[in-house]
Amino acid sequence: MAHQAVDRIRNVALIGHRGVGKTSLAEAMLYEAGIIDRLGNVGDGTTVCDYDVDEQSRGHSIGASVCSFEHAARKINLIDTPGEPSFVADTLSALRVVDSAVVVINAVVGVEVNTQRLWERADRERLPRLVFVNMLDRERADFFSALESLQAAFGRHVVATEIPIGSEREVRGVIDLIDMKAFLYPQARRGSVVVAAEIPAELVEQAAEYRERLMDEVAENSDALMERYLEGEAISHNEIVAVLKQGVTEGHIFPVTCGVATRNLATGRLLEALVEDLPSPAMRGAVLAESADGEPIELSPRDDADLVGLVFKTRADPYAGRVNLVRVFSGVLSSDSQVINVTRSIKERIGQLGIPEGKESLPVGEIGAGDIGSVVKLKATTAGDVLRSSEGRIAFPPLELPSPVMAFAYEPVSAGDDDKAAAALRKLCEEDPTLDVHRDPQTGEQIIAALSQVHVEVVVDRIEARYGAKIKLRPPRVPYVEAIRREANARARYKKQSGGRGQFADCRLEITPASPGSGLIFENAIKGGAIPGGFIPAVEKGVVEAMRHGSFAGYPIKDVRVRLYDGQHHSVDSSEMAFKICGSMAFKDAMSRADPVLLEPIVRVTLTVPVGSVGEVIGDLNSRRGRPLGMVPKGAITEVKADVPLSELLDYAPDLRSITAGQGEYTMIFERYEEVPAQLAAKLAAAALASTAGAAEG
Ligand SMILES: Nc1nc2c(ncn2[C@@H]2O[C@H](COP(=O)(O)OP(=O)(O)OP(=O)(O)O)[C@@H](O)[C@H]2O)c(=O)[nH]1
Ligand SMILES: [Mg+2]
Repeated sequence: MAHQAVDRIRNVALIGHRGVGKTSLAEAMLYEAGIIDRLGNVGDGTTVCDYDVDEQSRGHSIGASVCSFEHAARKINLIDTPGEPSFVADTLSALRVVDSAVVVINAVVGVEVNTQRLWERADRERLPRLVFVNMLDRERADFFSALESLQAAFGRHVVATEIPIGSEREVRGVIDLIDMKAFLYPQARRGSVVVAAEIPAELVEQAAEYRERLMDEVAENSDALMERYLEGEAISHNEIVAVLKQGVTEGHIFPVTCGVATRNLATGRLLEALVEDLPSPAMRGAVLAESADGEPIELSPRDDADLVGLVFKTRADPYAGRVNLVRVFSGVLSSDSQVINVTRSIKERIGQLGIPEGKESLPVGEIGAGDIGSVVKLKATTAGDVLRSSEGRIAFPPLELPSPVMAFAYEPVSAGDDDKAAAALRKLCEEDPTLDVHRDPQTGEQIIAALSQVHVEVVVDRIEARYGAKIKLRPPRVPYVEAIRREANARARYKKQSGGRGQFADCRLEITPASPGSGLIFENAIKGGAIPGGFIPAVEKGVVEAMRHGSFAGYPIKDVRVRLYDGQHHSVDSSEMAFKICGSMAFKDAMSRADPVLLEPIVRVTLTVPVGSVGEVIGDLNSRRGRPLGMVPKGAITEVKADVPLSELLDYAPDLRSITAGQGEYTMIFERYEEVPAQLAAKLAAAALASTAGAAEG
């Protein structure tokens, strides 16, 4: 079967805040397009897109899932993305491979925090957008105030192309403002039964008003159309749509549609809008990438060009093996061919290609330019890699992802789980670039770091459900460090004379505080060969070793300048070993007189919480030694920023959840190190002393 022509493809991501109905909307569109004959729902875990068991048990999406289907002689590749910020990696990755997005919002609350975040991200990707105001059937749903919240947040180019008929439980259909026609959906769940009708008399005036706003916006995108519009000439459907689509593609206009995903009301019209208002890869035009030497490369969505494809998602299926989803930016990817993974400089054999349909995929011979498909069983290719038909590195701008902040130490429940868990974590890391599994060099603990508590919980569940390994978590140790506050000098002499060859080294050095982040700055100021050049690195090694355990509480020392300015050596007895020990001794001695202090990591926390719980949230942050930095009201939610010591946040997620009745969210990033208050520092030093004493005895 020949693949779809590039001007007949739509690559569209469904994006939006958590729980606005993206997965339900995808389900409704699949039903409308005749791909499924029963409308599944999220609550029962019966949707095509939330196919993973943990998505079903948690009732929200965790990974992006792609469904490809034909509608109106177009091939639509729809990517349902998770709205939960913990799983944003898949969402952001999807934004790079689509040509447009449908931003879904909830008609009750309008624009939410993550709507805002994703909109800004889509702006940066210059992604054409259409808005779907969902949940018109819910109590207190109000399309017009949702529209206002959109315009307040994103500007006046956000304009309705549809308005609802009736509201809340009484919602019956929508009015199409382009053709000024009403569409009624008399039977719940059977969207296909749609009646085109006259606009109800009571809505004629309102419809006319919103049509005028729409036409004003559309006309701004074409002088010719503007002139005729101002002269009152009738303008045909096709003319309006052509200009509208051009405006949408260029990011000058954002049409707003509406409906009810779970009642399948007006979702078929959204399918029409994907075709009529959103661009194909051909219309979107060439995509920019970079060559190895940083030269921009234009990738045209043409079948006769060299193959360039970007893998944007990897799924480790315990049965099917590794499944990669790829967007072909130019050329054609054929089954039974060989390609080069230019990111890893390896050859890969392409076996079976597929048209993804959630978890399943239908075999296909090739994936043409502009299209999206799946590839199974590549040996080493994972998300982020570029596949080409010819040699030569091509890279896409790196994905800017949040860094993992929620760290737990883990250990296997029983010895048998150890290797299994390690292998499982490796596979999960392949799937998820925001997951970081490592051994902490400072504390020696095995760490799982992720974006949130939920994120880590999902990882633990998956390790067990998919790979049969059990691990348990505990809060990690806080990576305290030590620093010095003033300069100090020291002289150390290391001398041993116990028969045979002796040991001799003598060093004088000065230590001074260095600026944050500079680490160790080692300066060799030896003159006249007091210490021969060959021994200087040994002194530095000794200093590095001594810096691993500070004199305050045994934590590593950060940010110090060490100037080695004098010393002595012995032509027979001096050795690298002697100078290393001596360097270490001198540093420790100087350190003890340099007013050492204990520093703790401070993180910047950004919270989004319901207006009603702001007071309590801030009170709680204060009790955690936090410093609120400001608040920004955003409708029903307030964004709060604060700098808080990491040590006070190890158990924050469940507490915030209970303070905000599950409505609060937060992210945190490392900000800086700060001195631990004296009393607390003394306690930590005593505890550290006790544990080293215990270790020495035990
Ligand atoms: N009343 C009503 N409920 C809806 C509608 N759309 C979705 N829901 C319900 O809202 C809940 C969330 O819907 P989902 O489709 O999972 O939302 P989502 O945007 O995919 O959420 P995430 O995957 O977490 O980002 C589910 O219980 C749906 O049944 C709607 O139009 N009306
Ligand atoms: Mg979902």
